[in-house]
Amino acid sequence: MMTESTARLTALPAWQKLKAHYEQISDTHMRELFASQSNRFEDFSIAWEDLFLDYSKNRITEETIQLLVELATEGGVPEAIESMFQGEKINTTEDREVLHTALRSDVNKPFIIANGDDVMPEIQTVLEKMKGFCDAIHSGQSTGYTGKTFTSVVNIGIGGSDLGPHMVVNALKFYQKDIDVYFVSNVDDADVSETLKKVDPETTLFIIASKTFTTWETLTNAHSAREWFLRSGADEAALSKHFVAISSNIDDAVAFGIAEENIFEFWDWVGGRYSLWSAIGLSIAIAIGFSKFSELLAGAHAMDKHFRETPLEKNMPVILGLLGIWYNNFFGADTQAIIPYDQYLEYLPSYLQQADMESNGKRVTKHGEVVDYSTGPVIWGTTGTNGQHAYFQLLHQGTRLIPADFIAGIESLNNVGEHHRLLIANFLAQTEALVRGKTEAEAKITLEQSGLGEEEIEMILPHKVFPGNQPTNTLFYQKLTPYNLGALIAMYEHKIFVQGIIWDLNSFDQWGVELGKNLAKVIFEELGDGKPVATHGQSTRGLINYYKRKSPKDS
Ligand code: G6Q
Repeated sequence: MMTESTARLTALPAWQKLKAHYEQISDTHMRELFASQSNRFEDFSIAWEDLFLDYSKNRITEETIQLLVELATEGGVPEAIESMFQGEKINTTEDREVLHTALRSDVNKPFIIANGDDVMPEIQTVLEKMKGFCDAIHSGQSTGYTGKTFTSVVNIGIGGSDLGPHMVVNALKFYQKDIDVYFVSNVDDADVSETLKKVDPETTLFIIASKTFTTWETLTNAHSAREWFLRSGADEAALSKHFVAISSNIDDAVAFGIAEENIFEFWDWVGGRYSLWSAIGLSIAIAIGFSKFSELLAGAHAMDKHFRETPLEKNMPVILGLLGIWYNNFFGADTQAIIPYDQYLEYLPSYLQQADMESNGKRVTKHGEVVDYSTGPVIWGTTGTNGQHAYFQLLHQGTRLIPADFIAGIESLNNVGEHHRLLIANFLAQTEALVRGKTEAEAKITLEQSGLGEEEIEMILPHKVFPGNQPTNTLFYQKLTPYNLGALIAMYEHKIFVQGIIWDLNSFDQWGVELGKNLAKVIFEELGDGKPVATHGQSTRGLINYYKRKSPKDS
């Protein structure tokens, strides 16, 4: 039964202390904070392997961090971390363990979960199957039905069965083997049609990626791809060379026509948005080779160890999660920007949008109580420097508080001319501008130096003032390698986990996507004939009938 929140979180002593502390420091400008703490950069940064996090450009003091760490402790973060790694059924509403960390764990060591099972042998079996499959494609041993080597792969999946592999394949393009990898996700026929124009049926492998194998969009796209393939002249027998599936629902995949030996299994203890480490990563492994895929897993595993073993105050995902809570729940920030200064990470913001918003976009606690505090923020962003010429204006001079993560590599993979130095100069300049801003006095001096008259200065001066005090985290990685990318993704996964624990949410279910899905099934049937409908609310009914009137009639 749903009840009003018992305000478990907001009653915690650390929460109360943070509220009082917020009142004390919320008006303090970060210029003052930097002026009064000479070691701020050293105090508020974490170096771990190839990653470096500077979080000194936040509206925090030593006391803030101390209280936030207290909140994490009182909120049960250390115990929750252990529960996840020990394979307890922390996804309570679906009665499942949450074991994506096992997928990237050391295959030679047992990973015993709460019920006593060791999950590593089955993980290892699938990894070996993936390796064999990838190697055969790369060596040319496995070919299409006419004997030609594969030149393209089309991954058909959506949500967690698309966003992770798509983001990673794009991010690791530099390492890509001589094979094109495409992603079809949208049920809009433009997606499948435009992709199929680019590939040759004789040399294309289709991966149908669907944990449940019941997802409407994916099955529709898979059927269309299959028809296209058969129309090209291939016969049914050729299908088994060109269509493989990744699923935990073997029966439905077989019923679709995928040969059982072409099915790569994964398990219900892997959440969709946490599944790129499983067989769902097959397109990644084909793109970059299995050994590089293993490096991606190893990087994530190293971050898992950091997360599990490092004290809260030096723990990257914990600190990022706590800072997010500070802005979300005390400053009232509604959004969090993710701004990679790395074109290869173009899809990271949309990947994290799902990871974060589907995990923590919830309004009831694990126990079904309605929360009395805000939970997951809106995640958004694009790459820098592009964003600078688009929405940064609002960050610099708008009215909203927008915490932002700035992410960049120390080394370029391409090293063309001065591009990288220019990129990093912009990267560093933006966070400096966001923290410092420009006072009226400073703006006036600049205007006077430019030779403007007094009247003109008076008119333009307010427009030249930048309040600053916008919080940012700066994250450097040495170089975009599969290993470092694995670590970066795992870092964000764990950040989201920490926040979900403090907000007392189940970060691993996604009931919110159900309602619209069910309504779509009803409307799909209703759109099937020419008659007006009398169902639904006024607006939806009006729109359905307008659509039906305006749709081209079959000739
Ligand atoms: C992710 C969600 C969701 C899911 C897709 C695809 O955590 O569960 O995005 O991944 O709906 O589901 P299938 O893989 O079952 O097709």
